[in-house]
Amino acid sequence: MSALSPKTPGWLDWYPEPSEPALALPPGSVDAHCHVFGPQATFPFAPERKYTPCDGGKDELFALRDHLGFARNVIVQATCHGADNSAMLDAVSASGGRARGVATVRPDTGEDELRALDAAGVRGVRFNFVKRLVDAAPTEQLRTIAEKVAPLGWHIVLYFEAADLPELEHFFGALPTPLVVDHMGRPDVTRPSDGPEFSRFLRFVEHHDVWVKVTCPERLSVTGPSALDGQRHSYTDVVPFGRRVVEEFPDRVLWGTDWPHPNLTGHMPDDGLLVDGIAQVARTEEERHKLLVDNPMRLYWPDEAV
Ligand code: 0GY
Repeated sequence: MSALSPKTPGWLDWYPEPSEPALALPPGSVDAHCHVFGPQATFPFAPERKYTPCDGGKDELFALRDHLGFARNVIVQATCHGADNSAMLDAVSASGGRARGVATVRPDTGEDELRALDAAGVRGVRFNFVKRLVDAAPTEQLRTIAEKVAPLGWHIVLYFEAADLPELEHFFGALPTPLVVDHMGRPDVTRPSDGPEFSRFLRFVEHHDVWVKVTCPERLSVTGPSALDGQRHSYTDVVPFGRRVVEEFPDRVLWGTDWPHPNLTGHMPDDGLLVDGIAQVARTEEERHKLLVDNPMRLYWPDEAV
């Protein structure tokens, strides 16, 4: 085994002692966006990666799940592991049916391999368009992948910057599967949540089979974490965006921690506070039940959804 790579300089480790959330999650809640990183000694990172994270393995992920009060996880393949899904699959397998996976696959991945991934608990592939994370992938290759996974009933998770939506929208709209957008399409939260950019994104959601992850306020926020009125509020500049999505599309929203929070250098969120932030965007019990239980169960565990 070659020497382990050091972590990317300036990269913060995940928060070691997250607070106990004040918000009681509905039973059966799903953390629908999280990752595993390594551990590197067992699951080496991909040579083409753009960053080297600290380890964040399945044991720590499942401990966080239990601490926060979640029942299940959706583990999304992170770019630091490239198209080697081993760490993610190992975690899904160890979860005893309490995790599903979203994989990265290559255009030449065979049908047998895709069927094996499906049997292992994978329900989607991720297409990443964020330039600091991946080399550009030709849309022809992505279309090939989409056509291969569509018959399995999978969806495609899209990660892109808001500024790139106008250029990508046509390609997205022609994909043959449901779409799941990471982090609300990464809006610029210094602009109004009812302004033309975010409204354009919401019309894209409205007119296609699109689900939205109301995730990563810590990544989108410009003001950073804040406390208001003595309550445990956080990332208040992102709240109007999340609220608008939840209120317009209550049946197509998902929530996740994004643990272990790759590529953060300014501050690392306390996952307990992130959970408390859910009440800011999903203000009623009914909205929270849809966001945390009904919607992710329909997408990832349809046989068990009620
Ligand atoms: C996220 C966000 C990021 C990274 C990745 O796969 C990844 O490396 O998704 C990011 O740096 O914005 O969803 O974890």
